[in-house]
Amino acid sequence: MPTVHLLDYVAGNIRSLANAIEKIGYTVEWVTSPADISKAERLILPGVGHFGHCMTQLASAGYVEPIQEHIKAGKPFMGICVGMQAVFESSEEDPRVPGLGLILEQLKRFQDADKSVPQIGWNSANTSGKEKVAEQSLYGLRPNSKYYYVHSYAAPYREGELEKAGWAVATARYGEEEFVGAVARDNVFATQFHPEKSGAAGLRVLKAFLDGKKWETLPEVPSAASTKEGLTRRVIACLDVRTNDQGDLVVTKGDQYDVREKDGVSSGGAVRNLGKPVDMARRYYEQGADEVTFLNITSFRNCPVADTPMLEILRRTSETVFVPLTIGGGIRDTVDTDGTAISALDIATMYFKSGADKVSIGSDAVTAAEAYHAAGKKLTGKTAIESISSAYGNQAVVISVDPRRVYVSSPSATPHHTIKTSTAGPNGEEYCWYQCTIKGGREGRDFDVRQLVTAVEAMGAGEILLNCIDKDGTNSGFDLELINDVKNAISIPVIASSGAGNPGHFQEVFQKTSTDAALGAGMFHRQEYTVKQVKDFLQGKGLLVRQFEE
Ligand code: 1PR
Repeated sequence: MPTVHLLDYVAGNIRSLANAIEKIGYTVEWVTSPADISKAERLILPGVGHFGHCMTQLASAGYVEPIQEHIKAGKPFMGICVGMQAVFESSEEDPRVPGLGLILEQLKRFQDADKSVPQIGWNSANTSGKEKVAEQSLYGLRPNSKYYYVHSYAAPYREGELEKAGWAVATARYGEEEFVGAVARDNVFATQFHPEKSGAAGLRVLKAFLDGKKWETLPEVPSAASTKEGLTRRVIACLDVRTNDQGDLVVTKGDQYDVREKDGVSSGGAVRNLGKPVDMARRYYEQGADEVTFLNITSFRNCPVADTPMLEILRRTSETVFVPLTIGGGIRDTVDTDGTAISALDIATMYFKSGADKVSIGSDAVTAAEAYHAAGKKLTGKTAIESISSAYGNQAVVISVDPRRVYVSSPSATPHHTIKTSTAGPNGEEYCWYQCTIKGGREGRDFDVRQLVTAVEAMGAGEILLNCIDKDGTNSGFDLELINDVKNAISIPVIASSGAGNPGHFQEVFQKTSTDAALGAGMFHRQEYTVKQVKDFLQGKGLLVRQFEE
């Protein structure tokens, strides 16, 4: 099999890229020292996180010159995400650190007044109307396909400028900003999106690059409607995983976090078993899920950390599921079964190496946020959120929030941030606050969701997974009041979760809130609806979605 050299210098999920390369018929050779680059026929530079950090690491390990030599020699070179940003002269993210300088422009941060930053999700990479006529495809890019992006900085697109310097350009639009999604010139190709996380559309791009097929005729000229640019509405499938009473690892699902079968009126039956995690993740991928989230809801107590079954689930899932994978549960500083101290960062590293793109932190984030407030909003640099986001980038850290409503008769009845609610409490209360909980909802804290989300944003979290215990498993729709309240407080993306029972609930949450994504669990697990049915429904209502490509 032909080989591809992959630079192993970055922190992050490089396993999925290797899996994707192998899936399309190439063998991966790891570049572990600058001398290896001279042996490379085709070289890929991946990258996640911080531009300055990536470039500094590349430079201090002596990679910059060999990469320049490889490019000068006319051999195929591809940069992905921060690996694409590296071909630019510099980035506003860290202006002191130089890039490779093939393109003499600076990357800029997205404006966050009208949209969430980072941009997380599926968007276009459209070449039509640019360098070539509409019937041509640059390295397998199609104007009606969507690709997975995750970034805060981008190269603004200025019509004609890059083209004048000989670059072919594919663009995307985020809010009002048009930015560069991919560029190609001679032997160089670079994508801001992650092809290895962009399903079949992304694998096609990788393959075209590795096969050296720069321009090809499009199989069909797509309709104007199917090439609409902009971030699509993200639909996520979530799998709560735990061991059942027989010791098998199963996907389960609770009602208001109670995962045991109800026996008559009381709970306490067997743990609900809805299927096997790897099989179900694959099924949702094939239905068009934009991401898959695994929550380890019992943290598999008494198991050595390195043998955590979730690692194997990730490894196996990332071989066949080419969309982003998030893993949550048990991400905190801990002591292993043999007494060794293991940091949250070590645990996250194991997950990233096994194929996760993001980790989700629940209980530990609440404790850290409480300490942040108690210390007068001072950062310590030592929390799990700070250490993981500074090593892997903010986009890799999701905070899973498990709030519960507490009703009060008036805002003055509590020091917490309240909202006026349209769903009155049991005694007619017109106000409520959202109480943070830890340990899967078992322990309520004297801390509200506003306090939590603003603190974790300041600590470097990249996204909020916003559950709601009152709504979980009820099939009665999302808690729109909660979602709007959280969206108003922060500028990082929010995933609405808990309560989805039919496709109309997804339409409602996208139209009545500014949520960035919506997540469903029970309705998919019970096979009442597929992800595809949800997306078809949203599309029928005029909302932009990504459809699964074979
Ligand atoms: O605290 O960092 O160890 O993380 C534990 C994680 O496990 C947290 O993310 C917490 O939300 C989750 N968790 C803990 N216990 C439960 C439980 O159900 N007993 N599951 C649990 C939370 C809630 C959602 C669910 C949506 C959508 N699951 O993720 O998927 O509510 O459900 P629906 O569409 O069926 O309504 P740590």
